[in-house]
Amino acid sequence: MGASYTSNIADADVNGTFMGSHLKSPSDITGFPYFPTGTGSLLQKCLTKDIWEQCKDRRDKFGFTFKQCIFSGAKWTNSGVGVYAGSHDSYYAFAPFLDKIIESYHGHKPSDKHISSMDYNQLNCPSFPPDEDKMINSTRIRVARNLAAYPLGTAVTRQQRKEIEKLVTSALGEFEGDLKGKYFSLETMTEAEKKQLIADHFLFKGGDKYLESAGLERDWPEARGIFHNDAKTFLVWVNEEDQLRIISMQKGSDILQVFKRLADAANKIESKAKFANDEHFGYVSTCPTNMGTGLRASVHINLPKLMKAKDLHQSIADKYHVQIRGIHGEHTETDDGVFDISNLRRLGRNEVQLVQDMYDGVKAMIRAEKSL
Ligand code: ADP
Ligand code: ILO
Repeated sequence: MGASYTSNIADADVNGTFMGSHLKSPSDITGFPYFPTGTGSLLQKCLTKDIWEQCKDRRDKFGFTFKQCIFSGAKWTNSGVGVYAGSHDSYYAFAPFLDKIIESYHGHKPSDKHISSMDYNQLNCPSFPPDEDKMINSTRIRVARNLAAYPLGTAVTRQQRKEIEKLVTSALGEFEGDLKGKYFSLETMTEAEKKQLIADHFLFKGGDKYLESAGLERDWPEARGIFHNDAKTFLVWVNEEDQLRIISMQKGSDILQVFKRLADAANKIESKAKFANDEHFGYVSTCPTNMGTGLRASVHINLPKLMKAKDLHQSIADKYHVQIRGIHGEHTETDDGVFDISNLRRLGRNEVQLVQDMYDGVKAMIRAEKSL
């Protein structure tokens, strides 16, 4: 019997502008989702009719449904990926589909193992010479983490989210030395403080339609916030897309120093909290793109000539496995020729290799910029 189609098409989609569809909730997905011509999401590429038939009525052990997992990308057909998990168990409960997503994005097969290494002595990243250092405004490395004892943010209850905030902030409250800092709750922060932290690239923005449709903005801004040290070089986002985003950042191009601080902080937090993790997937995250290391190492870099040469910069990005974003976060455009260049892969390679991907990709981009 042929699969039926869900009517998730909006008028705007008919005209090819890829706006959000009419789907209001996951239960509105009553048949195989409709993807307008031009949809390029991983959801659309990986969801075959066979997989749909196998998975459509499945739920994970927390009751998170397959339809919830694909809702964001079924609704927002301009998604790059379009998929969010409800828990560590979702990756097994929806394996026919999520294994395919993971293999397409990371090249990691169901039989592959993930091995972590934050041994920064293995990193080969000589300092940038002064003319190259001048091109780099800032460096940031973050890892995504979620607590083993809870489902992911897509599926936590309001009470569980509050417990997570309490657990994380009390562990961070014990930090001393350079990592010592304070927690700032989104609920009590003034609008002006919030705006400034966002403008300075320290805080998440909220109001993300993809996260919202995955259930990640329920009860906003309750139980969300940011911990940071005085220098704002070590920061932790609490209860955004992942329960923790551990961040090390600073002005300039000293990748090694940023990585050392990150490794130190992540290890310290892990000594106080058990993170969802296994041999095959590494650290578990809400979006399949962050599985494994959950690591995104980036620089904000000025490449005015190269960024006008679209084919050239894209071919360098593909060759070195790096991603180019605007500087105000994912899905943003950029100003003044400054771009965010980061490692694309996160799973099946260790943390050192991924920071190395970013360094090598940035060096290649700089060489190309200089040659233009
Ligand atoms: P992530 O998924 O890594 O959190 P986003 O692209 O949503 O990434 O970015 C989150 C915030 O971090 C944004 O404000 C972005 O500008 C900032 N950011 C990312 N990389 C850097 C960097 N190298 N220097 C300064 N800020 C950065
Ligand atoms: N759901 C969005 C974002 C995907 C990848 N980014 C993350 C992990 N924030 C999309 O499919 O475009």
